[in-house]
Amino acid sequence: MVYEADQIKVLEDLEAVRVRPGMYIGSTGQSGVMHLIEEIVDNSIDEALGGYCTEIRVTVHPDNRVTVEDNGRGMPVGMHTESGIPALELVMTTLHAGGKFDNKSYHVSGGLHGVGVSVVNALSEHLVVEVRRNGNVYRQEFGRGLKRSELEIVGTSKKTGTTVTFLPDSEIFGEVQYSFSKLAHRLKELSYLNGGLLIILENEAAGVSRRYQHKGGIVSFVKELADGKEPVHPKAIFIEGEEDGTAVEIAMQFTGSYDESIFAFANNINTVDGGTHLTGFKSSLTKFLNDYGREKKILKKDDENLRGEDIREGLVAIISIKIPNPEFEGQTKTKLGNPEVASLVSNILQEQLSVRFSSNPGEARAIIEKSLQAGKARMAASKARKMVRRKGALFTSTLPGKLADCSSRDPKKSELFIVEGDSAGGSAKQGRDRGFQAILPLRGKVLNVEKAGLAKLLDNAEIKAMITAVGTGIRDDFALERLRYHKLVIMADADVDGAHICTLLLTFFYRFLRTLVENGHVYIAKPPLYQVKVGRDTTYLFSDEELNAFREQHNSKGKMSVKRFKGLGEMNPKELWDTTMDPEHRVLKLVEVRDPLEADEVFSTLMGSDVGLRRDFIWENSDKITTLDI
Ligand code: TSJ
Repeated sequence: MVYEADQIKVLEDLEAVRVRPGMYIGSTGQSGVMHLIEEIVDNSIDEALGGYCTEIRVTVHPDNRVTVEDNGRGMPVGMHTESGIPALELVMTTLHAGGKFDNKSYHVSGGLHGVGVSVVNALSEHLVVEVRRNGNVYRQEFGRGLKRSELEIVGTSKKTGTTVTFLPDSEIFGEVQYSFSKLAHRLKELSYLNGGLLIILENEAAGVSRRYQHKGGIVSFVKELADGKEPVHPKAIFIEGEEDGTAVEIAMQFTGSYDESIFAFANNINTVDGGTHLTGFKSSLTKFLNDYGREKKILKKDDENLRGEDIREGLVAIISIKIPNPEFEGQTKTKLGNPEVASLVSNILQEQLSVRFSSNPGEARAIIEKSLQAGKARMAASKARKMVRRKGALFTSTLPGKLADCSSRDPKKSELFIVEGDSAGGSAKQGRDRGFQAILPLRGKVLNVEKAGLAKLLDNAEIKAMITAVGTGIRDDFALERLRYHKLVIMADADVDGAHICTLLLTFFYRFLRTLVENGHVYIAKPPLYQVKVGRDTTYLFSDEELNAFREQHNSKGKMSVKRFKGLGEMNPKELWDTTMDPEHRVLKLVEVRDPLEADEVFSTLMGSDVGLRRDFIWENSDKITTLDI
């Protein structure tokens, strides 16, 4: 019987998923669990893309189950005629069945996700589907790839929607770990990309819930990313269009900042490797502004054409396309391949920009003038570099005067401590091992690189000192092999101000020397908060939790004196060495960039102009900064 053979194939398929989960969800760690949640959420997002769903709620329960609930139409509960099995059951138990039984307009499938919900079933200890539809509540249970009950009506409801609750299988994932910050970040991103959609995330164990809803969609996204940067025009630019079922949305804000922050999405997937939508956008933006500038005589006869890189300096943009049949390419499937998309994006951009600028000519002029300015700065910087290079003096004799260098000339063994404040700098100089540890004290507030233009930055003494001390150069003059120290350690007070200084410095590294961050050369020193003396023993503790634990342990053992360090400056050179600089005892946190978009958001918000928001963000993300999971 054909049916029996089909059954056997189904069992083999799902067994294959359990034998090699990595093939389907990448890993069996935190990101694998994340993948399962995304796989389920994607179904609700598809329903929202079709315009049928306005609310999605994701709940992580204390026992590690996850519930995803939406208010869409409810999954179809009818029979699949060919097999005589309910379509819902087929989708949940058959590999790659998704898509065959529905006719959704957009699919997230084919990208990072799209492995199908049967994979989630295969990797769950149990999974319950509840559908509200036709006035009824339907329910069916599954687990480890199989069905555990028949689809049955268990009640009535006036509402419609779908709820799935599942428990990631501990046989596969071991002790399940959720990353709430990652989950929150992704859900927030989805709420921006699907303007108006309400997404709620609940962490039941912690009693915390978050609501994400952005009526302004990607324009709000761009506003958030551009917050704190100097705007070149007052109102963010929004462009949208549709052709042959492919929808294009672009939001742009030009700023005086030095970096280019363009993020491209296809069907809600962050296409970090770009693709045709991004190339279409870039080339047509350059062409349009050059044509426009010539026509309006903003670009003079003698002016060269604007370069794309000069136009995009300081640009914050989101490109989001929704396409019925996406082709995702590359190893990580994060590059959009559909060739027709480039000209589609280009046409829509040209058309709409010309409409926009005909009623806002001042905007176009400001953008073009900013680009000219960027071009001039780029040429001036390159000229200055060539001059210096000719003198051959950039990396040796021009080392900053404040730098107390180490005697080792081997970068692999050398460390640079960047220390805030002269007094801490002094202690560090005295306490260090001068053989391999160099000290660069910084005076006063570090310049906010998010706000200042390139010219102002390169004019700043502290920034210049850091760049020369590090030795690599920046931007197109960057060369990793010139790095003078393989460990660059930021050392600041263990309080809110210290955290702020760390963030400013990290922003600097992230924007100018990102390769160093990406290659694991940037660290933050964690100075102790408390010095505790019991009898003759001195112990250093790094947090209130450690202090409490220590107190409990030593309750009975006589006198204890506790000193709280207000700052690094309070430590004498020996204390500073013992606690924060000695490789045997110190705690260094490696700075890592996890998701460029997330890092961008963290920095933009931290550096933003809204002080209240910034403070909240520092506290809310304090774990992020101290664990440096940027
Ligand atoms: F697949 C799943 F079980 F994982 C799942 C599906 C999980 C969750 C949380 C939601 C969903 C889901 C599916 N939400 N909404 C839908 N919609 C449909 O599947 C649907 C509804 C109606 C019709 C129709 O033509 O009437 C068609 C489809 C595909």
